[in-house]
This record gives sequence, structure tokens and C-alpha cells, in this order.
Amino acid sequence: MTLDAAKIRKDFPILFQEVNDEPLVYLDNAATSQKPAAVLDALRHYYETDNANVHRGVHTLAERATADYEAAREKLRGFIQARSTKEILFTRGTTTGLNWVARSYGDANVNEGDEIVISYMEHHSNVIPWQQLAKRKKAILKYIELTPEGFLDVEDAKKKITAKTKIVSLTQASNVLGVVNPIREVAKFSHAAGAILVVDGEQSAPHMPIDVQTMDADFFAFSGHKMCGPTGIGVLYGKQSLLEEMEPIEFGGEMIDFVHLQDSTWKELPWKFEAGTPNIAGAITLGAAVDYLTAIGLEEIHQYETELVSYVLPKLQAIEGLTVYGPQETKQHTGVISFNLAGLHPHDLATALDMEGVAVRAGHHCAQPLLTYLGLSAACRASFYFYNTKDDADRLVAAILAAKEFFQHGSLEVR
Ligand code: C6P
Repeated sequence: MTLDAAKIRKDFPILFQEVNDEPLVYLDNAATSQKPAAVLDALRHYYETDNANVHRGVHTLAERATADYEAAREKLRGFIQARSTKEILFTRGTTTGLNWVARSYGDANVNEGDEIVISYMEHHSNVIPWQQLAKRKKAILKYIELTPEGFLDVEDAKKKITAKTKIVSLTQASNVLGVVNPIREVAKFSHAAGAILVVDGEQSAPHMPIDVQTMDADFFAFSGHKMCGPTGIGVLYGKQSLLEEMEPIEFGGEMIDFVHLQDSTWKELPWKFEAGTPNIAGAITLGAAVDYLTAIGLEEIHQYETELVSYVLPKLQAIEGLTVYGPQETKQHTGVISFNLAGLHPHDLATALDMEGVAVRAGHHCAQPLLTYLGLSAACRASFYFYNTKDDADRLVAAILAAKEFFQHGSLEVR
């Protein structure tokens, strides 16, 4: 194994507790990650020593808070290899970022009869903003098919993306199938067709190195809470040339240059998009999360998660009656694995696993078009992060076997 998860786990106080009299195994990282002590300390430090509003005051605390807030923006720039901090907009999270692109870029550039292309594996946050845009503009929303193995069907993408396409929006990694999409390749043919490419980086940014310039994404949205940061903060990256042309979505304090009685002018990038008092503590704490992840190494995290999945996937596949969805191999795979056990509702399975201390998610995972496409209404999902261990994987497998035994023969003993 490439990284010492047993040592790293000690950075996460929440993991050392019992749930239903069993040591907690947290495998719901695709819903939200846990926070290391360094991030919790940064939050406390900010409120204890520097708390003030940003970009407004001239007093010392205000200057410190402003400097820390802008230093966090620089950390986020480096994290995704953006060219400039002008391209880093602080948002509430991925959902906000995608809505901003649909509202601002979409409203200005999509017209009647134009096409927007997404895929069947998108999260609702990367479906509904485009549905709404299509409705507002009488545009057409198209879906790229998946291959029988659960990969994005690149040949279908090439057919669906045409000269009529204005926006292509794709997730880099699926929150249900764990599959990683070939974003750079899609960017090439999207741009050749004259479309922009929006990337939902929610399930990729926490798990692998991101270089928005190399992938040539026009927009890239992600949330802090899935990468060891707090909730309520995220980033929308946009190419400067596009952001310069776009109108803000929200209006109010701090995003203005000058307010006249009937009209106003905006600040320069990135501040023209950040109306009102921002989530200062969130941004600074997310900066601490970036420091933490960077010290471990995103490449190391990615490799480690691939090793963990290589370890657990065959064990899950070997359980009689258990169906694993999506790619059955670890190529282009994150630590997300969805499955169902024959004869058991996924919610019942998740509850049985919780009784063994194992936290997984069950349901439609905010991806109803995908579940419908797969002929499902719900599934169980285990999602690993770099602080999970092989032992956690074994506990998951043992808990599934115990649940199977219980529902077949009525005794819930882990073997
Ligand atoms: N998926 C899950 O359990 P927010 O809520 O804005 O941070 O992220 C939305 C979102 C967008 N895209 C993808 C691919 C996602 O997985 C998510 C969040 C969580 O799968 C909560 S529904």
C-alpha cells in the first residue's frame, strides 16, 4: 500500500467512536468526508484570533481576515492548477457553481433550438440547472449513453455533440458507479464543435490531482466538504476570458465598484461574483484542508484508493446474490462502489450494516436518471477515502455476509 492509512486515521477524531457497540467504519465519503484535526483547528483559530469581515475594514483583524481569505483563494488556485486567482470564485458548493454557469453563461449564450449535452450518469445538480435553462430558452437537452460496462460511451458523445451544441456538462467521476470520465478527450471534441465544457468535479477533486488547464475545462465546480473541508463552501473555476464576459448572479454589498441611483458597476474578477459577506471561515478552513491533502499528496491518495478498491471489489463480487453496478474492474475507478443484495431492500441492507457499525448510503444518490437507466430505484453505496483501511473493507464484507445470514436464517452474528 502506498500510504499509511492506519497512521493517517489518527488525524480524524470522529473515526474513534463506537456506533451500535461496534467501532465505526465510515464508508459514506461520497456524501461527505470527515475532517482532520488540522482543519478543525484552523476553524477554531480563525474564530478565536482573526474573526472580522473581509475587504471592508482597515483595522488589524479585518486586514488579517482579508489576507487569510485571499491566501485561501491562492491555495485553491494551486490545488486545481488554475492560471490566476481571478478564475477562483468561492461558492456554497458544486450545486451553486453549476447553477451560476447555467444562469449566467447559459442565459447569455443559449438560444432557441440550441443543444445542451449531459450524460445519463449525472447528479441532479448537473441535470436540473440544464433542464431549467433548456426550458427558459426552448433549447434541447440531450443525454450521452453509457456502455454496457458503465463507462461513458465516447462514440455516442461524439455523435451527440454537434455544431448545435452550446454547452457540454459532465461529471469527472460518477457518485454512483465510481467511473472516471475521459474529460480531456471530451474537451477536445466539444471545443472542435464550438461548445464549452463544464465539469462537475465534486467526486474527483478530493481524490486525484486536478489540472484544469491540461483538461481544458471551461468551468470546473467542486465542494469543500468532500475534501476534508467544511460544508457551505466550494469553488467555481472558470476561464478568465469567459468570466470577464459574464454577468454576476447575485447582487449586493462588496461586489460593486460604484452604485448610482439607477445603475451600478461591478468590481473586477473574482469579486464581482461574490456578493455579500462570504463564508470567510469556510474559505480559510478549506485552505487548511488543501494544505492537509497536498501534504499527503493527491497522486498518493488516488493510488491508495485504487489499491483499496482492487482489494475489496473481488470480495464483493464473490458474495453470492450481490450485484455490483458499473465497471467490474479498477481501471478508471474511484473508491465508490454501488451494489444490491438479492431479496433485500437497499435501505434494509444499509440499516443492517449500520447495526454492525458500518456507515454506507442507500437510495437513489441524487441520480434518478441514472438509476432509471440502470433499471433500479435504489442501491447501496460504499465510498472509500484515504483514511479507510483494508480492515474497513473486511468489516464491510463481513457485515454484508452477516446481514445476508440474518435475513436468510435470523441471526446477526459477524463471522
Ligand atoms: N453528492 C452524494 O451522496 P453539493 O451538495 O453541492 O456539495 O454537491 C452536489 C453534487 C454534485 N455532483 C456530484 C457528482 C455529487 O456527487 C454531488 C453530491 C452527494 O452522492 C450528496 S447527494
